Amino acid sequence: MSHYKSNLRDIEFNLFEVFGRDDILGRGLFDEVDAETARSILAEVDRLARENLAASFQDGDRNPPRYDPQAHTVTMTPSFAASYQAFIDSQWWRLQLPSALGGQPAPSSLVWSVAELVLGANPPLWMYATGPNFAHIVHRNGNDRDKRIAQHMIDRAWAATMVLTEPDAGSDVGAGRTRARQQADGSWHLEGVKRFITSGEHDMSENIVHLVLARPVGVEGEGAPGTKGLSLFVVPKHHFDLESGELTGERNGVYATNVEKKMGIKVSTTCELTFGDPAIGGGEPAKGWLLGEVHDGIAQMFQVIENARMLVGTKAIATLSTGYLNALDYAKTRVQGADLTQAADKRSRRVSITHHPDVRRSLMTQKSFAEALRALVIYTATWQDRVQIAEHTGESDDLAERVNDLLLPIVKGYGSERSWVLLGTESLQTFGGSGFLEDYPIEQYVRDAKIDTLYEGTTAIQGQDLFFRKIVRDQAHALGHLTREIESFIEDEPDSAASGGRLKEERRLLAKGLEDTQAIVGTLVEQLMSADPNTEAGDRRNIYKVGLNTSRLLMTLGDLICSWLLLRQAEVALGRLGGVLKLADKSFYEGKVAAAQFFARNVLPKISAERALAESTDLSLMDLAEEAF
Ligand code: ST9
Repeated sequence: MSHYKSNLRDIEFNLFEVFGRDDILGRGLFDEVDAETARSILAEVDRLARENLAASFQDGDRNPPRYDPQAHTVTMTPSFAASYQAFIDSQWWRLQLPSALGGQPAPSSLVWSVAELVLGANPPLWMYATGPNFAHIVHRNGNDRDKRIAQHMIDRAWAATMVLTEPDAGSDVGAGRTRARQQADGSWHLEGVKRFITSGEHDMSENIVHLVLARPVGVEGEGAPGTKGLSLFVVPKHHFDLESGELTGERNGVYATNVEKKMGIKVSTTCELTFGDPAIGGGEPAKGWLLGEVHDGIAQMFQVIENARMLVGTKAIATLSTGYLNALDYAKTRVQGADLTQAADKRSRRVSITHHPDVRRSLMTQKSFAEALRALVIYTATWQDRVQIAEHTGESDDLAERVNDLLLPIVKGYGSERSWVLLGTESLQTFGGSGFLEDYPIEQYVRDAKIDTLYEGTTAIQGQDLFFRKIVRDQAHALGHLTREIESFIEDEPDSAASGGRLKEERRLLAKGLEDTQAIVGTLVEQLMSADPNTEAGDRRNIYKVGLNTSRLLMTLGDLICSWLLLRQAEVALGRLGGVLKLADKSFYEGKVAAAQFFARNVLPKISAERALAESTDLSLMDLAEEAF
């Protein structure tokens, strides 16, 4: 039986009942994917994910890929390679591609819904299968040569990687030292060592195309410090004929010189890649091509990173959702102890643990967060839908781009933190001691989900990105828009007639949560301004106060938006509950209202405490001598 328990009903509820995706499907850019097609795609991927892709989830963990340090090759777990091939053969990855590359464009909201199903069933599959997406980046940023390479990548199903990190350049990408030197034929030779490269080596495709950030030497602009001095190079594992795409049989000088042993996602190879070392392999140079012939590496790479941050957030919530549904199944059948009202009677009937108040609290915590985070992902993707539609008509949708930018660190940073913590503290805990055993998927979920708070920018990086770039630099444009949306939801009470004002208290709590979150933002802005040495009382060290609070803001803003999205869902559900329903639908909608109420009552009040902590931040922590830690 599949470990993966999907929640297709909730995905469809978001897409069609809450976010009205029928309005954009089947027309314009998406004319080949109407609502009915979208539903059948989801049903098909759901079946594939549960019945096929999930099958190698455990085997990939217990029998991870084998690295041969002499040959610098990796032999993949056969069952996982079979799942990978099944996903590639399914062609669903074409939904993310433009028609020019043989794609069948679908809205981001549908793509990330499909992604949730694959990422929930077997996360590394989606990560290995992003070659076509990378091809899209190469095509979009490239010249004629690059566009041809992009087409080969798709036609020949080549895999691809993003290569940023170095042993001494993790969060600080600008500290990277890998160099690139231009050759007479226009190509570049790269030299250096990169670390933590996801999917850096494997045997599931005939070629792997690495997109590598390196510092060009001997050119104008050389020596620009930090990320601005980096360029993006297309570096294949095997050389190929540019016209036909056929491999020439020559190896390029990029080799996997280590594969890490990890806590989780063991089937995902995390590689050290060495470029152009004469002592490794055949000592060939690592030859690459400057993408688009422009020295704009970090901006180009961020097109990849933005997609990858969405991916990581979606992976995290997909795992939380299946973790919750597994915990729920277990709780319904696990009989232990008496009902609390009968606890004194030692002969009373033993009951399933769903009868126990603390288990109910735990299950509803898991349910409300899993469903809120799914709504957050799909809501964010609806802004990406707008960006896609505008681009298709040769325009740009400035507001949609900004709101999407604002939401990305929340999807990634907040989503991964909440998911990992809840999987460990609530989902696993529901199983009691059995959760610690390999008999259930939950211990693997916990191990596999931890990486989500780490890679693709740690939570601290997401917090800084949110405040400094997405709020301050954006002059709160996107945040202001979101705030107005939440305010109009609070003021607008359509439910009061239909449902006797069932969400009145929750609206009040949302208003208070909004006020507290705005106060936290205001506090950080004040702290930032007080750090300006050009002002009279400005003290540069006050920037530390901001740094002490950016993760706090990330988490509180995430809680606020999630509560609002759940309440929007509850409003839709209340409307449906007014009509005649099948039992399954009635239960579904009642669960929606309950989740929104629980979240508002149990999570939102904590924002007041976070506000007090932000407002009372001082420099004592920064003044403390290192020895005192
Ligand atoms: C990793 C792998 O962890 C994880 C596995 C992933 C799975 C693989 C699958 C991937 C699939 C993807 C497929 C692609 C599909 C795409 C298809 C779609 C068509 N937003 O603030 P500054 C830029 S890999 C946008 O001064 P510092 C911007 O250009 C390792 N752009 O930063 C900016 O210039 P300007 C992951 C941004 O102090 C420039 O950077 N590693 C953003 O120089 C400089 O900005 C990390 O994630 C943004 N949010 O550098 C690194 N931010 O200002 C984490 C910056 O003029 N570290 N730019 O606009 C950071 O993010 C750091 O904050 C830093 C700091 C490196 C940006």
